[in-house]
Amino acid sequence: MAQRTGSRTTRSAIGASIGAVLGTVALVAASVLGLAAPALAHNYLISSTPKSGETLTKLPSRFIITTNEGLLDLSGHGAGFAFEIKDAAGKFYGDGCVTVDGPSMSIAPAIGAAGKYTVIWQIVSADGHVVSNQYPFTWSPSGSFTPAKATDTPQNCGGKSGGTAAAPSKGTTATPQNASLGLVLVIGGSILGLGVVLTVVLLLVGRRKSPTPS
Ligand SMILES: [Cu+2]
Repeated sequence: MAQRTGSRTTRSAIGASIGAVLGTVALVAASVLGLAAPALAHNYLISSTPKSGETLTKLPSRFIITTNEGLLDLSGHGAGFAFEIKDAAGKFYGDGCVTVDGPSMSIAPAIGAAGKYTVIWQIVSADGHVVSNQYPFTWSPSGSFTPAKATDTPQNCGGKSGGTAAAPSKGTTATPQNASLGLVLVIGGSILGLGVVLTVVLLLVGRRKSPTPS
């Protein structure tokens, strides 16, 4: 009788231990996955001036692209970054001198006559990957306005920044998410594997202890 009770107690103790281990594993896995997912993703656009599709009636002090986290400006003068203003005829405006500040990059606004325009932007993500895209806006100045001089190709601030976003593609931003998912799965798998090993060890220790009552 006493022996059976002892055995049950041992089993329920092992059960509780396994439950605790699995619970801990689940908590650790959840926190690691939760932290890893955003850190591995690319920067993405959260706001801009001008806005996508906006009709701009007067020039702001800067054209700005703001992303979700700090940008990687290793050169200190926007190498790898581009902020191009292109008109409907395919001409470009501005000197291409990009200023990177935290999660934002900006450029002195320069634009031609009223009409349809495209912003073409390129940034270097916090993880070093380059992300580029484009969006349209309309320029409809409310007062008198002197158009800036147009150029056939985008300016690159004398080679310091810009001039590299000639072929933006939406695919650039899609691929890395798969890579991130893969890494997350590897991390998650490793943690679960560790949990299984710990559980087996606990079971073996529990078995050795159970036949002891004398
Ligand atoms: Cu990336």
